[in-house]
Amino acid sequence: MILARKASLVVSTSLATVLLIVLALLPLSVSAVITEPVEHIRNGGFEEPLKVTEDPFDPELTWTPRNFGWATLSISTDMSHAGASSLMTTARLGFWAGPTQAFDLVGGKEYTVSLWVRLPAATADTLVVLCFNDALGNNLTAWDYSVVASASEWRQITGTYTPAADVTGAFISFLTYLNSDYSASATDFYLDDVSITTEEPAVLPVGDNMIRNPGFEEPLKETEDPFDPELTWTPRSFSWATLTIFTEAAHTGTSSLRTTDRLGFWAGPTQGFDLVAGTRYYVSAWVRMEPLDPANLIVLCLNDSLGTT
Ligand SMILES: [Ca+2]
Ligand SMILES: [Ca+2]
Repeated sequence: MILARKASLVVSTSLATVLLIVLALLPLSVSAVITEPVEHIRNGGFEEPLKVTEDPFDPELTWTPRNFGWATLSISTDMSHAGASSLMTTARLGFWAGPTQAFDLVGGKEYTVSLWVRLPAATADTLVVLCFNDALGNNLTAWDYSVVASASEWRQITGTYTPAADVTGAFISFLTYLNSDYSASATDFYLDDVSITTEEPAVLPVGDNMIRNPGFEEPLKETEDPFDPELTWTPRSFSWATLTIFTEAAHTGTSSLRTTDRLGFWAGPTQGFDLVAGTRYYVSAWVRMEPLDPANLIVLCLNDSLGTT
């Protein structure tokens, strides 16, 4: 009852007209605001075999022992944080000898670090330090990223790093110290789920716009069959507003969609399509009011087939 009264009140006062202009997704126009994490570590989950290091400067190399011979790396299926395998490092020549992987660091860019370490059974707790090194092997990050690794559980090293300047040929490496007295240790250890990411402009697929007639450059289809899958734009519930192609204002092209005679704040243009769970959707639409109408907050909603937002 309360809802009905509220709705009728809205009907009588909501006469504002909205011009809705929806664009096809244009990567160049939205890339400044839409980003996605880009992974810099290759085979960070150790689910692929290690590449043989015939050419130590092969840019496709994934993991190599430091200096190509100071430790032995092997894919292990005895232990994993995720997936079926992890990286086991053995036969280390010193506390500074372990797995490495190279990539270029770009100055001013924030790198987000996450990786998991674990020790073999019956190994004393060990401080494991992740280092970013320049191409000469100088440590750029001191002890900023470390965790006390244990034989009883996987533990995470996490943080962010923003290099001051570009570092070509940078690589990550590991140092280990006994946790009891911080003396140098060359203990074996496992690694899994090594990730170093930066946020980069998303590359949006061109031509994959799910919206039909997004720029309102085509006529609206008549709604003879309300369940016609070829329908483009319809008023909500097929009659709660009036939609017309409008040629006196357009964000791009020569026309836009004008919505008038709205029965309420919830009544406007709709378009149906299938949403796929787990898929990321990029949304972009342009709106404006009639010149003499006050500014309005316009909210775009994705609804299920029952209309639930
Ligand atoms: Ca794994
Ligand atoms: Ca248009």
